[in-house]
Amino acid sequence: MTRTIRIAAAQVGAINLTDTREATLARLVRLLENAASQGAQVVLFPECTFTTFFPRHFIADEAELEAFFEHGDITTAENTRAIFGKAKELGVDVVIGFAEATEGGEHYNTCVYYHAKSGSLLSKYRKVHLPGDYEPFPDPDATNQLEKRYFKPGDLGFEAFRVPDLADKTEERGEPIFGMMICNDRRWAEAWRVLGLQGVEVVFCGYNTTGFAPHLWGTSTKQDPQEAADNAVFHHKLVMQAHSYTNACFSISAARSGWDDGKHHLIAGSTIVGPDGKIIAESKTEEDEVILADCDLERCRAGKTRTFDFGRHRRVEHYERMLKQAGVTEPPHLSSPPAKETSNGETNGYVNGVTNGAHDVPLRSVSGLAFNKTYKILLCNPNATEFMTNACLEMVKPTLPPDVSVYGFTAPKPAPSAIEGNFDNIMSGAAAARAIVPIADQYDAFLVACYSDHALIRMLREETDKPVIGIMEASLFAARTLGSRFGIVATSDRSVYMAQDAVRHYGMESFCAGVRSCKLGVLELESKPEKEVLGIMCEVGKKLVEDGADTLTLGCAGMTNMKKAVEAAVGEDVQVIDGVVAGVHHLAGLCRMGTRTAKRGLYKSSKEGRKQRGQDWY
Ligand code: CDT
Repeated sequence: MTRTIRIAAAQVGAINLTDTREATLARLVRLLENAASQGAQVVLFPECTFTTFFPRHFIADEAELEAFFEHGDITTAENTRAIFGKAKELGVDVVIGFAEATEGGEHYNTCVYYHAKSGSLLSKYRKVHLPGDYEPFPDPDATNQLEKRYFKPGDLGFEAFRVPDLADKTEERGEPIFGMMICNDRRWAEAWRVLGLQGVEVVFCGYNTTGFAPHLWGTSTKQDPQEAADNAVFHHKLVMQAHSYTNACFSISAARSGWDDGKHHLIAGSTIVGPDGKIIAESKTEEDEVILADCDLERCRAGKTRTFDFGRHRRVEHYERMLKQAGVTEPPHLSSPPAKETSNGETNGYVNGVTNGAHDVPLRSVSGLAFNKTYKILLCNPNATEFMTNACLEMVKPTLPPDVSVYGFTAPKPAPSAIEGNFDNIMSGAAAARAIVPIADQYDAFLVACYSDHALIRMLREETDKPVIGIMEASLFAARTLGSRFGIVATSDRSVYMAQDAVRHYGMESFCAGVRSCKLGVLELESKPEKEVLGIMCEVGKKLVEDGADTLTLGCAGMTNMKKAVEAAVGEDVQVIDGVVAGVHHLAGLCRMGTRTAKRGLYKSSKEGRKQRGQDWY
């Protein structure tokens, strides 16, 4: 029995914006012929192989953008069929990446496994870990990575698959087991492990990795570009080697490399790595180049049956966090008070500071989760100021029941850092919605943490059927239940008008004792001395009580941690309501009731209409 397969990676050098599809396709066919002439049975091509790496460009024109995507059957479409035709003719299987536009108008960063003998696609993978941002960097010299803007996160998971006709099979082993991932996925141990858990023997990964992208990496722009590119190659090899070793599999990686348009550098470093983590073959240039190696799949057995025999050594009881949590939950600071104990001795959930991601609530229980069903609420701060998100999470933390997790989201730039008018409202709504809608299916409800009738509330009510509320409306519902007249402690004079309009919009005007201004900007709540801010807020609270309010609501998400001081100032006969806490519990109740946003009226999605107008890329 031989289970040795000759596998090649076809590295593809510079592709310029102006290069024609025909010219690029001809190069790919030449690479395939070259690999086949050396006896390759399978050839891997890079990520988004057919064009320049367009996510580095901000492309506003829809038609221009759409031209980078492949439509219809990739194996027969005019722009791509030559490579599949040649593969069939040569009897060589191909793994190739491309920008996919589906019939339904969705866009993915995709790759396929083409089986030459049957002339069919055996497997398709859509990139799960999309790096970069929705919006370009303000710095015109920055290299952008707008994958989050142009693609949806992949929806096909990491499915290993068997491939016939490449190697002898035995009763025991069967056909070779392959898996695919794309570029940034290779940096995620989770992706590899999911494939590893299916016994993957060869992982294919095409990539486009920028040589110098300090804005993207969050490093200094003063870095030497050559040193940066060397680091990028090091990290690429590091992950390919480490993960091949820890999953006892071969890995094949193929770069789109070189200097696109003479100025955008992509690293090379295409490699073939063995299950011991050692490089067997690697590219020597940044040009079109074929590397290949004979991969004896039996070499995977040692790792799979000894050190990385998952069945024997994995301890899944300790990995729960991996599935339940995105984002980081640090251990509490040593100076923090201990977590509150519930009556049954379990600790309440807690949430830490977060940005654009999630922190889960760990529940301590001997037998696993305390409740079968848990609800995930996304607290959406539509401004770009992270400390406000964190303050909201801290506020709600001690009140969380064990079946509710709250995740914090801070809108990405160019969302404004504070929302002090209609312009800020709309700009922040757009930036936040762009980031939230693609991940909305991961949550059960959404709390918009801006004390206003914020646009994002209705945007999300349209785009999802999960319950959505804003902290203002939630605080007013609570105030209406607990008292007869409410007062609103507003930040600025301007926000008084906005709050009054919102109260009218909510139909609660007749229960409003007044809205009074602290004459503070939103960010001054943090930047001014705390004592001064608290003094002003307490005075405003007392005046509202004089106006007749028996309940007070704090008119800004940034005021959330000042509730205690205002409570002390107005006395225990007055209820001070925090909109964040009110909102979380309001939503938790709606989730438990199994309710959804009604779609018959105002909150019907306009998605279909956008699709018909050819604008579903929104
Ligand atoms: N194409 C792609 O996924 N590129 C990313 C850039 C992220 S920067 C660490 C990559 O992982 O190479």
